[in-house]
Amino acid sequence: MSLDLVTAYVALGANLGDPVVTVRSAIEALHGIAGTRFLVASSLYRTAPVGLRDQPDFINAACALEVSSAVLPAPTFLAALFAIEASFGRVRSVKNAPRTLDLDLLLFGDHCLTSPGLTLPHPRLTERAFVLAPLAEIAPDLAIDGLGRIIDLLTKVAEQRIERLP
Ligand code: PH2
Ligand code: MG
Ligand code: MG
Repeated sequence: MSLDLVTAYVALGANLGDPVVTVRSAIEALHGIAGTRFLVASSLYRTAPVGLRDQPDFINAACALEVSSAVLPAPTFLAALFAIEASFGRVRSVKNAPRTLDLDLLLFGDHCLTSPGLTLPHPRLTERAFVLAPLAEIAPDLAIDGLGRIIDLLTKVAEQRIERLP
């Protein structure tokens, strides 16, 4: 048994091209990150854009992976996520712009980190139904230190439009 195993939660989002196909393919790509074991994927959700409103609806989902934090510390794991984004043609322009694929690291075990490139837990996690609903589906009992239970946080963003795809 290894003591450095953590559960990493990753949010997926896309709203350009064919976002359903993109998110499904990205989930497949997450299966292939060396040094990790894929645990579970949520359903896909169609969600209203948060922030910049005048853009297409998003497709969102969340996944959990088991990661050896000794082999892949959080910044290295994040770099693997960025490599997958790039392989899907992600171009970084203005903040919150439409994107072919966005992979956000939500949680990395109970690690807390504030650095220019990575903050854990993800700083906007609690404000977004498009993150909380998929997360609640795959980890209904999850609670975050200082923030509370995911399912309780979800009740506070009930006004955000979100629809689980069949
Ligand atoms: N991502 C954003 C900004 N707004 N809105 C939805 N519905 N889904 C997203 O993934 C999303 C967003 C920035 O990453
Ligand atoms: Mg994002
Ligand atoms: Mg991102």
